[in-house]
Amino acid sequence: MLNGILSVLLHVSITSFLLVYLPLSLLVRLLWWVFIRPFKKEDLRGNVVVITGASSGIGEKLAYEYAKRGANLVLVARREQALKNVAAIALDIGAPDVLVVPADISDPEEAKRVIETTISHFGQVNHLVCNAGIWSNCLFEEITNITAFTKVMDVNFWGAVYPAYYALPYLKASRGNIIVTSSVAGQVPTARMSFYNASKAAVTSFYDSVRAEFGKDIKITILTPGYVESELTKGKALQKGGEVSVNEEARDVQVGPVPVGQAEKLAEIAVDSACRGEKYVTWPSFYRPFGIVACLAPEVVNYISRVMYVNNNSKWILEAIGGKKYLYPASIRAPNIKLEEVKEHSMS
Ligand SMILES: NC(=O)c1ccc[n+]([C@@H]2O[C@H](COP(=O)([O-])OP(=O)(O)OC[C@H]3O[C@@H](n4cnc5c(N)ncnc54)[C@H](OP(=O)(O)O)[C@@H]3O)[C@@H](O)[C@H]2O)c1
Ligand SMILES: *[C@@H]1O[C@H](CO)[C@@H](O)[C@H](O)[C@H]1NC(C)=O
Ligand SMILES: *[C@@H]1O[C@H](CO)[C@@H](O)[C@H](O)[C@H]1NC(C)=O
Ligand SMILES: CC(=O)N[C@H]1CO[C@H](CO)[C@@H](O)[C@@H]1O
Repeated sequence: MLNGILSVLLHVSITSFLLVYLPLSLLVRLLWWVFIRPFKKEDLRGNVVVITGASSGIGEKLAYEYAKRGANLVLVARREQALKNVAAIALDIGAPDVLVVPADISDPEEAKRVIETTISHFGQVNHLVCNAGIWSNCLFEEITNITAFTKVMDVNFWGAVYPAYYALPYLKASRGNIIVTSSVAGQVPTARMSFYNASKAAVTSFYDSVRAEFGKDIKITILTPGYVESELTKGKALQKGGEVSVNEEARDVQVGPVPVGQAEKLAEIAVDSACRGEKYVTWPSFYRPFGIVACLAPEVVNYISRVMYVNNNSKWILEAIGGKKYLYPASIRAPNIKLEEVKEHSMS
């Protein structure tokens, strides 16, 4: 009986609260956007920024964006040579000093070493960008090696937690920022991406929870990108057999007729927002309403997800509208990732 009474009471009172609160909060946000946001800007010159997953894709573009703003960089990923190439460009376009630290971020010892190396070289951390991630895009029942999929959680969730843990005292001291690359998939459940979606939902949920613990000491910006060009959207993912490889066909099924954005643009918007201490960044911005639909009408998302992705209609639609040419940037239309390079990854 108590449950019945409480349930009615809470449904009614929370709905009325939202009806009053939402218009008010929209108004406050609008005023903030117009009058305060333009003046809130952090000067990054001389700051120290650690970026994981900086050897390609979004992380690489974030590195260039921070470099342009005069920040010192610490670049982290497993491929050393790729990091060195990024470092050379970053130095060229404005970073005063760049440190390359090859590491597997899903290993706590290596994450610890990354932060220790940063501190012994620079003595401080201002922004920590937890961006490293791997993709998977197959149906649950197609998987032939289930144990390999713990890797998605190890990299996408734990790999976004370990470096933050070891950097906490330094971030607190600098009143710094954590920027974490989650995904729209964390908010909108999508068929074929169960593990990826769950890992990203975990990251979002984790950082939303510690946000309250940190208060004003450490600001947290959660990036929830939709599809943007990178090795991931070139089709590099953990395949159903448990190996990492490039599978363009599976990419076409998964991305389907959805336009793929430019990583540079995302990087620019992300760093801008982080410097203003904003809590969430969703880009391309046409993804934003999907979160609301997933929250208010989950059955619609479920239906679309089944029709589009389980039955491969997404690929058929993509082909029918001749879409790749218009919807995908040239860089991902014909992937040029060397498979040896990818194989070497799955060994490490
Ligand atoms: N592209 C999109 O459409 C999209 C959309 C939403 C979210 N995201 C997220 O954006 C982030 C960046 O991905 P991306 O799209 O730029 O793909 P990407 O080009 O494949 O980049 C992934 C990066 O993570 C690094 N990485 C992977 N495993 C690692 C490990 N164990 N330790 C250290 N580094 C590791 C990779 O470097 P190494 O292989 O050299 O280690 C690479 O630099 C990911 O978290 C991804 O989930 C991407
Ligand atoms: C499954 O994947 C795990 C982790 O990558 C690996 O250690 C194991 O050898 C794989 N098993 C098979 C049967 O391929
Ligand atoms: C759907 O696409 C996947 C990925 O390419 C493929 O393995 C599978 O056979 C396709 N299924 C159907 C029903 O066409
Ligand atoms: C936060 C969110 O909506 N994410 C979804 C991702 O997938 C998980 C598992 O299927 C769902 O529980 C979440 O709703």
